[in-house]
Amino acid sequence: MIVYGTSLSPFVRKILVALAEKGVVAEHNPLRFHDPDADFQAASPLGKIPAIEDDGFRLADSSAILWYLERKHPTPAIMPAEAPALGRAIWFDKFGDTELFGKLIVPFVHRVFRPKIMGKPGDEAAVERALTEDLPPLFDYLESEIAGEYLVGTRFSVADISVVTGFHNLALAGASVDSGRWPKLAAYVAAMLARPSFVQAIGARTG
Ligand SMILES: N[C@@H](CCC(=O)N[C@@H](CS)C(=O)NCC(=O)O)C(=O)O
Repeated sequence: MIVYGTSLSPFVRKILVALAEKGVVAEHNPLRFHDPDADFQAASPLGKIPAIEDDGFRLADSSAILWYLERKHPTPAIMPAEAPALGRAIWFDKFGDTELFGKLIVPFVHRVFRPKIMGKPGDEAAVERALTEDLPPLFDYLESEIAGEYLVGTRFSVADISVVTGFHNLALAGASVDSGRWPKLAAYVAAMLARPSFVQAIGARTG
């Protein structure tokens, strides 16, 4: 299997974490989104990362790929079996990919991606707005949802992968969860990012 996409992408990181959790070894091509590579373009109709190619089967979108991996490599499961737990895990996958990602990525875009990768100025006012206005209500929500080691039930799942992945980009931008204001969230994020699967994914090639 080939995984396309730089490990700087929170969406690519979802795939790398899942593969590490499942003990699946894959080739990694750390290209950027909209790379002209023909095999990547064939796997990703919109040019977004991640995408995979597995024995001639091509697929894009992190959530679609996670479901594919779950069926192909069922253990350890990252999709809960029971209906309520599965529904909740999928909610967190979607929440992580949409509302949370949209705000969590802002500091990374303006402090790392634009100035250091694209050679363009960042917008520090946008960063401040994300950190002081947009993210706190989302952190309040997550703080209220954390009742144990994992977000859903008593096992690591897609919920943990998708919610936590973007917090590494927040750290790369020099920001973090205030442990005085959100103690459960800060401890949870730190514990998840210290898991061997996250450590391996974070250490994967960026380009
Ligand atoms: N829903 C997609 C989103 C993937 C995505 O937006 N990836 C970003 C990089 S972090 C990208 O490729 N952006 C380029 C674009 O939106 O055109 C997924 O879950 O894989």
